[in-house]
Amino acid sequence: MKRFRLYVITGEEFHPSRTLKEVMREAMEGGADFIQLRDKKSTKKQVLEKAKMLRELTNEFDVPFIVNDHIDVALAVGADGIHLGQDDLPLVEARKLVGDKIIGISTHSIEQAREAERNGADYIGVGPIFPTKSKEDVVEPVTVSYLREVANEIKIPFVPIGGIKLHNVDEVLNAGGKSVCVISEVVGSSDVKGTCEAFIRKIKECET
Ligand code: 3NM
Repeated sequence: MKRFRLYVITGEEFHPSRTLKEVMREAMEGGADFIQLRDKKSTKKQVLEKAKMLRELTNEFDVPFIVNDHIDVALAVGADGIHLGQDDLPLVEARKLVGDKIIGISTHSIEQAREAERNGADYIGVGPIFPTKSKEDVVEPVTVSYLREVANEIKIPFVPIGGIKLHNVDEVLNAGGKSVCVISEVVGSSDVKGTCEAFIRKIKECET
């Protein structure tokens, strides 16, 4: 799997007066290098249409495209992978359906992270690091201490998520994060491109 720095997930509720296409294009212009379609509200047909659009757009930027939950939609549009939650189709079963496509899974404890690694996940989400309003089934923040555990132990790529903002990203990077996954701070920004550039700058600073 290609290394990424800024993983941006869609969140249309944060930009009611702008189109999904506009916002995600700007994000990639600003350096977002991993994109996920996450839509818990639309019908399957609507999700499919959005996925088709985002597949084309991400191809333009040569950015991997991941679909949350809808394995059938991911396969239909030729997405690069899928992202699963702990209550979705188990990883081992999902692997049978998607072959060598990317499978990411959200984890909220070191036990879940170990299990994901053991079962062949390509990457894990680690969160929510901070409180967030972007996830409906809100779980208590895992804090940067869980991130530290993952950074020390887990060998597959991991990406911190949940409440990550420009003002607290340093804390995440100092705890071992090498990339970040963001919704509201990016897609809800009045300057999507500038916000992405600022995240990338901070991440790159930590690489030197
Ligand atoms: N998953 P924001 S936290 C979609 O912990 C999602 O697995 C999480 O949105 C997890 O950047 C989260 O606006 C929401 O806080 C991230």
